[in-house]
Amino acid sequence: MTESVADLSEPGHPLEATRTRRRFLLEASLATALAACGRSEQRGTGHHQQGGEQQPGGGERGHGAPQANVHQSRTGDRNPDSQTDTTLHHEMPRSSAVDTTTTAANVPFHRYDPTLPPVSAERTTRLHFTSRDASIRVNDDTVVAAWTFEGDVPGPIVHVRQGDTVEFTLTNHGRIPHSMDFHAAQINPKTAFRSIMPGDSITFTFSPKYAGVYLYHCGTAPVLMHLGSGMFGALVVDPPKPMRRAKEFVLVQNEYYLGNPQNGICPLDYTKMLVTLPDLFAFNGRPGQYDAAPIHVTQGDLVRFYVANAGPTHSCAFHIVGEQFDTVYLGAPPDNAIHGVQTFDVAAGGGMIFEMKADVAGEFVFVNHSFGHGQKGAIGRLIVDA
Ligand SMILES: [Cu+2]
Repeated sequence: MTESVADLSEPGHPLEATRTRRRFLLEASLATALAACGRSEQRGTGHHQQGGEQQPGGGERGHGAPQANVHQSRTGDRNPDSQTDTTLHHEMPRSSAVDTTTTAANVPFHRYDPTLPPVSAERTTRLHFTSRDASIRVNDDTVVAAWTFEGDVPGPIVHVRQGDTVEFTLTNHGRIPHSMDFHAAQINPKTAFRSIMPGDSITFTFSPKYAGVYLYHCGTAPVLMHLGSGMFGALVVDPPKPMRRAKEFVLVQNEYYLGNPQNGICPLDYTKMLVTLPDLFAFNGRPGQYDAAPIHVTQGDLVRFYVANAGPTHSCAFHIVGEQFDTVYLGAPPDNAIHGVQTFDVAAGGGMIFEMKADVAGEFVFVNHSFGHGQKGAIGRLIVDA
């Protein structure tokens, strides 16, 4: 534990560094099991019931944003107006349920593309996400039973402009209540972010007031369990005047708390989430994925990282070995900029923009410099090609 990734990434040792890091991640992932084990349950086949009538009083009252509109397709016999309605959650599982119809060997790995997708020419972005369970291979040795938006962890990267309209619909294909909380929205959360039952849909509209990178996540109680099971993603909001042209990447840090595997698939363990000692950390859902398959830019590029932190608990001390950030935007760009920064903490539930000019060719490790967390997977490599 005395050797740091920074030391190992010195010139002359790249292969040793890569092998050693992978071996460490392997050992870390194998050392995960605790006694608590999730219940084995068959994955349900949630029926899809979409659209629906507008709920009376669904619009904003009092101080809510005037553009906010909320629709609900079915209310049932519970109180979907409340995220904390215990009748919605009294059967909340203590771990995510493993899909026992498959095995880990049948779950392939795919690298999560960190590239910021282009912003749409349209000023209204219509999103329809489903919440659903999915088995996700996060490294060679670990498959997790995740709760997801759109079947991946993180969910899709969304890219809009300040002042755009986002029309969002969530359809719940999971087996328990879920919801959506956009940190980029100013909206009455009691209505827009409320939980919906399996098979239900909810639609709401918002307009991001500020630029930046914002977390979105399921806000169903207990939020710790839903965030810790994979229900999060990033929404990037451009300022009205576009920022300087750059190579742009999105990194969302998260933690994994693994239960004992069934068929090789690890449930995600609520008790361990409460203990807040993660087994694994990741950028974009897969520990060390950008170490195994680095991010490439070209010498002379301006590089912009949109770093969001899903947590659910720990912060991200973002740092690049051998580089300095020319600019870190603490809040909405282009204001709130600080310059000449070595490391900056992105709080759980936060997002910040980090810029560096890739003046020097070489291999640069980006890492959560809270090194116990970096060693557990919040690490990758940026290759600056000459
Ligand atoms: Cu959820």
